[in-house]
Amino acid sequence: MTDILNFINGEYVKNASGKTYEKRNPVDNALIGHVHEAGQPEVDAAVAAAKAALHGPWGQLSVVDRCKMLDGLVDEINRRFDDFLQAEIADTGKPAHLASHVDIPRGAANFKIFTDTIKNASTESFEMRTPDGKTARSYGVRVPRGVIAIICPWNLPLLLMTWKAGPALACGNTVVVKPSEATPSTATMLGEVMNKVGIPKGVYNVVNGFGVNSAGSFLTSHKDVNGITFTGETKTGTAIMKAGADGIRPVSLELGGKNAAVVFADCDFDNAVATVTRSCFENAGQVCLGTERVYVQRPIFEKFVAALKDKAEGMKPGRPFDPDTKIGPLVSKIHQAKVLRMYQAAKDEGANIVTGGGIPDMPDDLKDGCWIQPTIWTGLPETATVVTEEIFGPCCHIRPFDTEEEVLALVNANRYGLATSIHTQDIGRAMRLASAIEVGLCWINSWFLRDLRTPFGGSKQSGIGREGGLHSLEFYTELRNVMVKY
Ligand code: NAD
Ligand code: 6OD
Repeated sequence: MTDILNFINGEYVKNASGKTYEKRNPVDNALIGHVHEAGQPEVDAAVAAAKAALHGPWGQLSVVDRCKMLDGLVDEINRRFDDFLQAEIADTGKPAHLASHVDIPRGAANFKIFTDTIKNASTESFEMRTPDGKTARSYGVRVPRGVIAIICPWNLPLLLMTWKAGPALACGNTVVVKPSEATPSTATMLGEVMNKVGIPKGVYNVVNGFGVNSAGSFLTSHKDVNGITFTGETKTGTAIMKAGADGIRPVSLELGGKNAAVVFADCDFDNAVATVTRSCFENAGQVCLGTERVYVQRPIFEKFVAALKDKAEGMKPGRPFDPDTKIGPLVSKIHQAKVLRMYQAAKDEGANIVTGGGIPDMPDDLKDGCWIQPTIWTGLPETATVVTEEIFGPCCHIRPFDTEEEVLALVNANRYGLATSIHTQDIGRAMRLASAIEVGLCWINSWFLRDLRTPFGGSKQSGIGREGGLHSLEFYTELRNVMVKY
């Protein structure tokens, strides 16, 4: 058992209040450690350290030297791969095969993609004649925005944090990270790596704690924070946008979704079933891009429901390092209770429960974990709670459709617009739909296939802004125009 501290100005520090909370393993509810909740004094200290570091050695580095230092993080995270893996798995309970193929490698790769990007980013330049017959040339300079607050969720803790810390630091900013209260470990551990590779004190800071009246809101309302980048629920994003309005601080928001998969009768059936299985159940459904609404063309509806049921029932829950484990628990008792309330709502509103709907029967040593059954419903109207609201669990409602026009209307009739996936061998139809579906991210015959140079973000109530490749520079730098008369 450990103490999980705050990382401020290059040092691990306790808090002035002595307030801690317990972090428990969602697999079996075992105590992992006590997290030291940052109060206003710790948030003030972290922001002050980040502000001072902007003007210290960090601010004097050339882009190339800064990027070389950041690339060292990738090597050091990979050298300590097992430490990060163990910590991420203890916090989340996710299967080791998932964390070792997705969370930790992407947690490292998120630094390299943005050092490559910033080293190769150009700015525009124009020449013009002046009224007095001279010449003027203007050119753009990218400057760091300043102190960036990074507020993170718990579903892919290291991956989603470095997805923002990577570009923020590559662009020369300094950061204060507030990990989710449910998953404080890997962000905190990254402080050791920062020190090891020589990142100057104050460039990377971590304050642990909760949202409202805790580290989260203290950080987002801090007047010396120059930009806030957030991943999490739409409701929280609304509060954060309001906090950003004070002092005119920009926000980047990656929010919730209620993503649809569209499966046409001409799809490659086995690929569609395998891909929708992943998009519904991977990470126990705790992926913002995950599918919770499946629309299947009528000729293959019954066959598809039967095949997905088969896959769902084959998802064996178990300990993360057991090679037979196909699905881990939900992240916490609080989240388990929310998902179970949704399962009950589906029942109350008349769903046909194809499979699941509750807690699986687990062996005695795992009974206290946050387990949940993969669940499939059919037969609900589009107005039902589980068809309209984000659940963030391993579940979906499947509905038949007949025509392209009909399914387009069904998919778009939702306040969210994060992601979709379309399964068909008619590429013309897929591309037509991809242009018409109101989302930020559309996959055709695939799901969660990532090229980190591409824009990532949501439409409608799923977010504001795009991050990824050059698009991240829009948020993490400001363009200054310089005009020279000569
Ligand atoms: P959440 O919004 O409850 O919490 C996210 C973070 O915000 C946590 O660190 C929390 O402590 C903090 N927070 C809460 N209230 C705050 C406040 N008033 N001020 C400042 N900080 C505050 O989200 P979650 O439950 O951790 O994550 C699940 C949600 O995240 C889902 O809705 C999911 O769709 C979304 N998500 C979106 C993306 C995306 O890329 N669009 C990615 C992952 C998760
Ligand atoms: O792949 C990414 O860069 C990313 N931001 C994924 C988000 C997943 C949501 O749970």
